[in-house]
Amino acid sequence: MKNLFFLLLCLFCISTEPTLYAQKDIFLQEFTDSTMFNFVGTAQLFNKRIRLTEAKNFQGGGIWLKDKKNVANDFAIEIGFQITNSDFSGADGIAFVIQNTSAFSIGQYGGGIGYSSIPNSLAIEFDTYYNPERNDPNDNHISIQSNGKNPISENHIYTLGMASTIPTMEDGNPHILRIEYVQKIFSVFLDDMSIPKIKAYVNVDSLLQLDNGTAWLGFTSSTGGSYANHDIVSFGHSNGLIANAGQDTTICFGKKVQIGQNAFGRAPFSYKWLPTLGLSNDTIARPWAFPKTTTTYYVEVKDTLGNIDNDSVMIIVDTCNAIIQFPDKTAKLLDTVSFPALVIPAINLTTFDPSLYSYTAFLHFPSTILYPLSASNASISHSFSDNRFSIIAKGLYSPQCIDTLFTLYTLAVLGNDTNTVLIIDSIHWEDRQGNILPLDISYIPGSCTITDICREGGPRLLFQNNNSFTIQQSSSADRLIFDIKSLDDGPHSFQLYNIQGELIEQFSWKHVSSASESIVLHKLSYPIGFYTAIIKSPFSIYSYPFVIDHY
Ligand SMILES: [Ca+2]
Ligand SMILES: [Ca+2]
Ligand SMILES: [Ca+2]
Repeated sequence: MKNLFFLLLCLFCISTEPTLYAQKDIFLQEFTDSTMFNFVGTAQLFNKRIRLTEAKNFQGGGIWLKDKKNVANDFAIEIGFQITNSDFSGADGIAFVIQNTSAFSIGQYGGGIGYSSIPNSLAIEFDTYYNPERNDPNDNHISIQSNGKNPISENHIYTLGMASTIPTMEDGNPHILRIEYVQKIFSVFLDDMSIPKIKAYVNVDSLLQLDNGTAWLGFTSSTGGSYANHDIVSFGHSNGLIANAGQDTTICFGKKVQIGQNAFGRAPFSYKWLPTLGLSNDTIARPWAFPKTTTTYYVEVKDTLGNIDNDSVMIIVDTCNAIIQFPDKTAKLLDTVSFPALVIPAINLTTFDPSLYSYTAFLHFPSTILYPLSASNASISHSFSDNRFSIIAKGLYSPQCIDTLFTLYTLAVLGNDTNTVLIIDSIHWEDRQGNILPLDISYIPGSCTITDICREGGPRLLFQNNNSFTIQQSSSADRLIFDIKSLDDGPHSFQLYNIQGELIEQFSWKHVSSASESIVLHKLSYPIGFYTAIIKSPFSIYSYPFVIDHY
């Protein structure tokens, strides 16, 4: 199964690259080469982006792809743009323009956004300045404008489709605008690629005088009495089917992210993602991904014409080390100290069936902490290797550990240095099949009673799991007797610590469940004072405080 899987994956790898670049003929994440475009007016390369205008009054500029592109058939344009350093009003915006007039066209500045008056053109303006005299609906709208083969105007009497309830474009942040032209229908997306802001039927081929179906494509911008920097930060163009697996993303372990975009081309599409591990669905455009480790997902898309395209996306899984800091406590026996408790709100706790779920916490910590310890509501097994302390709790339900907010308190940790830093590597839920379930993690102040003795290199805080032991203490003039019953079989120990934390006595025996073991202490052999017995079975640890007197 595994071999087959890798074989499939590798076939994907081989076939992906040529198809990818053949169809996505332009895809620029930064601009360093000016030879692809004609620059007009104030447009220039600036800091690996194209700055159409600076934040100055009465600027105007544009860029045009030197090669004409087909606009009679399907195509897609995607640009990232960023408008910065706006003055009080900010103006005037950016336009994507299709025109077949000149390789160096430029239109009117100010409200004309650098495209108005270009003959034989169609513009999609991102207008950031309210010009009531041009019937602008507001100072933040996108609109498809054309006057056919005549000079175009920014006046909205020439509008073919418009959206004025959209994200604020002039907020200083990068935005993504995507224009799809499929079967004569423009779909214009802004930031959210799932629902178009504008959908409009436009027959570009008959509207404009094209050159064998082709025209120049470019962007224009201008300022007027108000201004801003108008920058193009990324640009893509394609004719044909495009699979889009989405942007590479870093997530914290245990988190999820939606990957993929709807394909561009002739719908309906079929999607196939690989690998399927850590995906909510491997046959939809936008599955949720929650891989345990950094994973590259491949998507193969088929359109209704039988075209195939592939794309990939890498989801980088970061442990996003959560840090718990707390001051050192010179903890004495039975002290109560406060420290951060790890709180794990379980997903969908209303349907949480503790018998079905377990959690795994991997704690990574500096080697100076010899024994980080934990307390938990569940039965715990733990192991230690390579400075990695794993706590695995499975399937037990403790009502007192779930509060009214449906927060499941599962784990608390304590170190032994001043400002000890414990780094939580990762934590997640798993179901019985081992499927990882996303999880949010946070920390709240908690408290815990230290029931063991703080000794350098010794155990620090013990599990408060008393399910296994029943202890009966009796006393005579010179003896203390502990009758210990345990539900567990196997080796048991009884360790006696004084209040200084020194191990002063240890008894071991092999326990058979339902039997009872008697530990007898000769009181006069020990100084008067407080003591703690630590009783261990293979599965449980219990601390039992008591007093020795000489009466
Ligand atoms: Ca504005
Ligand atoms: Ca305007
Ligand atoms: Ca407008």
